[in-house]
Amino acid sequence: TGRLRLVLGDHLSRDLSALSDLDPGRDVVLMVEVADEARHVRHHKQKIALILAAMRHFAQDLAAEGVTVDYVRLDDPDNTHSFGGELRRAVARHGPASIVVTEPGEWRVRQMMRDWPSDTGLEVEIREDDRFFCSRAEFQDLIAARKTGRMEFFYREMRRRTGILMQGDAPEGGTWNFDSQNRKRLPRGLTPPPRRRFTPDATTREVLDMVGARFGDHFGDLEPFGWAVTRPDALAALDHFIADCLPLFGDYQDAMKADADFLFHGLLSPYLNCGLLTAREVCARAETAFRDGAAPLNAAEGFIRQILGWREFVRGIYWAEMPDYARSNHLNATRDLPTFYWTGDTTMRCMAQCIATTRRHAYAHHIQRLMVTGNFALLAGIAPPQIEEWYLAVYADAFDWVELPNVHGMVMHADGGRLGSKPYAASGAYINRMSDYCTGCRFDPKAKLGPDACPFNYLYWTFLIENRGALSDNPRMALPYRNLDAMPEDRRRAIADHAARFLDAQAAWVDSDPPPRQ
Ligand code: FAD
Ligand code: DLZ
Ligand code: SF4
Repeated sequence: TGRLRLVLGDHLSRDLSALSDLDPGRDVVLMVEVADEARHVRHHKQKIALILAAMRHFAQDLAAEGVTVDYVRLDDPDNTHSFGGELRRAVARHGPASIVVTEPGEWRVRQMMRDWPSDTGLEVEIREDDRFFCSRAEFQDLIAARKTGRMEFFYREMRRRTGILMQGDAPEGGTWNFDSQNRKRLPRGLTPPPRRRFTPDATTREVLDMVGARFGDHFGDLEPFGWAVTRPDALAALDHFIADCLPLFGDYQDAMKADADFLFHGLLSPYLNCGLLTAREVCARAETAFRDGAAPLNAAEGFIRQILGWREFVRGIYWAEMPDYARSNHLNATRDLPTFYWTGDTTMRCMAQCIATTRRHAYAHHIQRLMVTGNFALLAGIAPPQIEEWYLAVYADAFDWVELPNVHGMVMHADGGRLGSKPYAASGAYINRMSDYCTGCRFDPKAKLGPDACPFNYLYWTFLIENRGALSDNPRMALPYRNLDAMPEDRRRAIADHAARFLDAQAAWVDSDPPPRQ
C-alpha cells in the first residue's frame, strides 16, 4: 500500500514538499472541500470560490498526469465538513501505510493535526513548507543572532543570502531602500492601466453557482469574478503586472484614488498564498525587468522588499510567536467593530471607498488596509480579535500567518511593537495628502473641531491622549506628544469630547453578528 498525501487549499503547488516523492502507482492524493474552512470565519464569497476553483483545477491537472486523486466535493452527501473527519473517511477507503502533509499556514490547523495520528492510527509525516525563502529554523537563528528583530535588517540579510538585487556584497544602486521615492500622489492626468481579469470556465462556473447557493449570506459580491484559478492564468497575471504595472509600482505604491481599485499593484497575493505562483519566481521576474531596463530600481526594489522582506518577516514572526502572539492586547483596545465595516454605510468617504473595493473584489491594496480601515480601527480602539476576524474574512489573500501579524502587529500595535516600532496612527492630513477621497467627503480634513471636522483628526489626538502610558516613552512618538502637550487643556478636552460622541454614535450601530449583506 502507498501513502495518502493530503493537499490543502493553500498548498496548490506542483512542487509542494508533500508531493515531492509521489509514487503515482501506489499513492493517493487527497483533497477535500469542507464547509468548516469556509465558515470558521465567514469568508468573502470570492475568496471561497477562488480557493475551491483553484483546488478543482489543481486536482484535474494532477489526474491528467496519471496521479490518483481522491477529491471530496462540498456537495458530497457523506461529507463530514472537517479536515479530520474527511481524513478518517479517506483512510477507511484507501487503507494507506501512512499520511504525508505539508505544514499548514495556520496555527489553528496545525493544532488539528496533533490529533490525526491517534484519530487514524497512522503515522502523519508533516513536512516543511519550503515555498518560502526563509525557513522557520533559519528565521529563529537570525532573530537570535541579531537581537534586533526589525524587518529592515531581516530584509537586508535576505538580500545578501539570496543575492537578489545585489552587486557583490553591496545593494544594487548603492542603497537598500528607495522608500523616499515611493510616496508620490497620483497625478491628475495619469490613468492606471486596465487590469487583466480571467473569464470563469465551466469548472469555475460550477463553483460560483455552488458558492452563491451555499454562502449567499457571506460578505461581498460573488460576481464579476475575475481571479485566475490555474497556474497558466496566474502566470499570465504575473506577465501583465511586470509589463504594464511594475514600472510605476514604486512611484505610486502609497497612493490612493477614488474608484481606482488596483492602481499599479500586483494583485498577486492570492496566487502567492494559495500556491499558484512562487515567491522566488515573482521576485526573479521583477529583478529581470530591472536588469533588462524595463523597470526602474525604485520599482523593482519596492516590490521585492514587500515579498522578500515583509512577507517572509511576518511569516517568521507568526511561527516564532504563536500562540501567545494572538492573545496580547498592548493598548487594551476593547471597542466592538462598528457594523459599517460590513455594510460600508458610513459618511467617511475614505472608509466607504475602501470597504466598497473590498466588497467588490475581496481586495484592497496595502495603504487602504493600513492607513484607512486599519488606521480607523487603531484610533477607535477596536478589540483586536474583532478586527482580525474582519481582515481574515474579507480578503482573498488572507490566511492567518500573514493576516494576523499585519493586523495585530502592524495596524493595532497589540503586540507592543514586536513587528513595527511605532503605531501607524495618522490624522486626516495623511489621507488627504495620499488620496483624492477627501474631495467630496462630507467632512473637512483640515477642520479639527466642529460638525465638519474629519473624524480621523479628533480620533488621532484622542488616541494619543488615551495611550500616553503605553506610547509616550517611545522616541518615535516624541514629536506627536510634544504637539499634543503644546495644545491648551480645553482644546484637548474638546477633542476628546468630539471623539467620545462620535464613537458612541457608531456604537449605536454595533451588532455582534455581521448583518447579512449580499
Ligand atoms: P502589491 O502591492 O503588489 O505587493 C506585492 C506583494 O508583496 C503582495 O502580493 C504580497 O505578497 C507582498 N506583500 C506586500 N505587503 C505585505 C505585507 N505587509 N505582508 C505580507 N506580504 C506583503 N497580505 C496578504 O497576503 N494576506 C493578508 O491577509 C494580508 N492582510 C493585511 C492586513 C493589513 C491590515 C495590512 C496593512 C496588510 C495586509 N497584507 C496582507 C499585506 C498587503 O496589504 C497585501 O499583501 C497586498 O495588498 C496584496 O495586494 P498585491 O498583490 O496587489 O500587493
Ligand atoms: C480558505 C479555504 C476554504 C474556504 N475552503 C477550503 C477547503 O474546502 N478545503 C481546503 O483544503 N482548504 C480550504 N481553504 C483553505 C484552508 O483554510 C487553508 O488550507 C488552511 O487555512 C491552511 O492552514
Ligand atoms: Fe476620510 Fe476625513 Fe478625508 Fe473624509 S475628510 S475622506 S473622513 S480623511
